[in-house]
Amino acid sequence: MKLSGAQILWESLVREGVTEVFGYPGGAILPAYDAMLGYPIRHILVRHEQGATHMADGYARASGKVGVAVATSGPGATNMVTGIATAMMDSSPIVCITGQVGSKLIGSDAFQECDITGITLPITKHNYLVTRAEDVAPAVLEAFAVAKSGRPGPVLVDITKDAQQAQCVVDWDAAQPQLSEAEDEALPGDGDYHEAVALLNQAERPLILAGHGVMQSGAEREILELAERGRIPIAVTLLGIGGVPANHPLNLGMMGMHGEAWVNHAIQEADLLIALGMRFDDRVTGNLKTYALNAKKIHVDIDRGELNKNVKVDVAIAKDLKSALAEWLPHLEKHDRAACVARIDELKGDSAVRDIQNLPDNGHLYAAHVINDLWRLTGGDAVVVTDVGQHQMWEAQYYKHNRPRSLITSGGLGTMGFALPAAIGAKVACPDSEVWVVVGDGGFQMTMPELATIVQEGLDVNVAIINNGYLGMVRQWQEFFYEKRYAATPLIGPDFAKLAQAFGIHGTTVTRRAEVADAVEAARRSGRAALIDFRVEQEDSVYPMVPAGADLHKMIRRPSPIVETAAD
Ligand SMILES: Cc1cc2nc3c(=O)[nH]c(=O)nc-3n(C[C@H](O)[C@H](O)[C@H](O)COP(=O)(O)OP(=O)(O)OC[C@H]3O[C@@H](n4cnc5c(N)ncnc54)[C@H](O)[C@@H]3O)c2cc1C
Ligand SMILES: Cc1ncc(C[n+]2csc(CCOP(=O)(O)OP(=O)(O)O)c2C)c(N)n1
Ligand SMILES: [Mg+2]
Repeated sequence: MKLSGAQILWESLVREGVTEVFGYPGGAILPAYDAMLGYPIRHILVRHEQGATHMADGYARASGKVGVAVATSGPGATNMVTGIATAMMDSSPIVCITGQVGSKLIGSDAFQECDITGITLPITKHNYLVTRAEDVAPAVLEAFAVAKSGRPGPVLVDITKDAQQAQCVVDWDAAQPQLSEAEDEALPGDGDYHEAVALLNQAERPLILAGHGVMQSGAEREILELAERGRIPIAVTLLGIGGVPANHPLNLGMMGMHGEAWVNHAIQEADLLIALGMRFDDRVTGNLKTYALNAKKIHVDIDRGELNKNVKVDVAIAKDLKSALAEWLPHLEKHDRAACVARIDELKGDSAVRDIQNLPDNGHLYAAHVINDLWRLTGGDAVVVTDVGQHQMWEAQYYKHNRPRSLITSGGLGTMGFALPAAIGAKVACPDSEVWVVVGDGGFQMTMPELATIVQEGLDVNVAIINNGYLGMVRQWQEFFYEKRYAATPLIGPDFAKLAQAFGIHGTTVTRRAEVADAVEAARRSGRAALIDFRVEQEDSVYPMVPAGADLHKMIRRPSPIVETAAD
């Protein structure tokens, strides 16, 4: 039976198990939208195509499945660029479908023509320009295979209007992708598990650095077995949060620029670093010249390009993490490493100063308190989607995630405006999960029209705005490094509670800590979307902080004892 290119597109998506897509229509993608009505697909109408890509990304990160975003040619496609780059930097599998002008018009500066495959070449894992109906199924099916195989990432399929309209018969068997599985094959010079295990068994002060790859590989169980068998403490990256339960005694917490002080000291004192599914981002290492000089290093990453890229290592293994760890585990000796664990406890210092629940607020509303209360009130079980800035770091420090995929955040690109749409994607993927957006007053104003998407789709997504009246993270840099010259960081916004009400969402404002619990509980109980505007301390800063490019152990510490993150 003949199908149109537009029908083949949806048939391919259905065959890939897609049930929801996030999109926005327009002329060049209209044949596809018309054909969509004949397929069992829920279309979520966004308010801006950037939102569609972040929603697809949030969907992918929450579920482990591929998220799908759809847009028209020209401005529709270019609006997707930020979301595609965000997904690329954090290895999130999304497929973006764009309409393109008719194939005969390409190159003529036709209405809403733009070379989106050219534009997105460096920010996609792969992309396709499809000009014939016959090529739609092979391109779309391969796009899914590329997006989710090996190191996941975004793929774009640009389909001309005539390819959507033309008809052909599809041989679905012939259209199946033929990707080689070369990633796991060792090459000369690669380390192997014998060398890794030998280093592991000898080490006295080893430390596991657990990244996003732990969850992407599904190696949560194996990494705990490794840690427990060898009694090896674990530090996590921002994107690794949730891959190891926060309440596990061997989980020390986050490393890096705003990581825990004792974690960064433990890295500098370690005699072996075991880097698992993390890519030694500059936010993680600080000055490479002084980074973990006492340590031998093992690095496992599915992407060979990450090995010896930022940090030179002694054993480099290009392999899926779960299968690498399965190879190591039978050869690991049991250790108790009492001295190593005792030393880290010593680095932690007096843990009572970390218990911010018990610290006085002196009548102020601190963001750290709000987030810690949110953690307590939600039992640590919510999926929290954060934006970018100070609130993002406080969330990482004070919301304790015990479940994989329960923190969704833009790490590598650091995209403000990510949280609200990504949370919509997460809620669509996991309708039974409680979903909270934790967002700054700046980032919220970048994508707030997506509140209308929440209402139109009847989604129960709660929004906590950490409103400090500043582009806080930039203000913090100005305070520390530009002598408090606050150029373009004071920021006004609308009355967010009233704005929410205008959208048909319940909105409240909270100015005192005593009001936090009632507001959060009311939002949770309502069974529908709610927004809380937390008017927090305006000039608070995130501590500790390793200044960009500084030595990892040289952290700026909080001068006053309130909301201290570690004892000196
Ligand atoms: C304001 C701000 C402050 C920040 N501060 C910090 C900070 O203090 N600390 C911090 O940690 N981060 C911080 N970040 C985030 C930081 O920029 C990076 O995004 C983060 O460190 C990356 O973590 P990752 O390497 O675990 O994840 P990714 O960048 O996602 O890398 C994951 C790695 O795992 C590999 N992988 C994927 N699948 C597999 C598999 N199956 N098997 C093996 N390997 C696999 C990938 O190839 C990749 O190399 C900050 C970001 C912002 C915006
Ligand atoms: C799209 C985008 N533009 C600019 C930046 C640079 N930037 C990083 S954090 C930040 C301030 C964020 O302010 P806000 O959303 O209010 O969060 P806060 O830091 O106050 O918690 C800015 C401007 C960015 N990360 N993303
Ligand atoms: Mg702010």
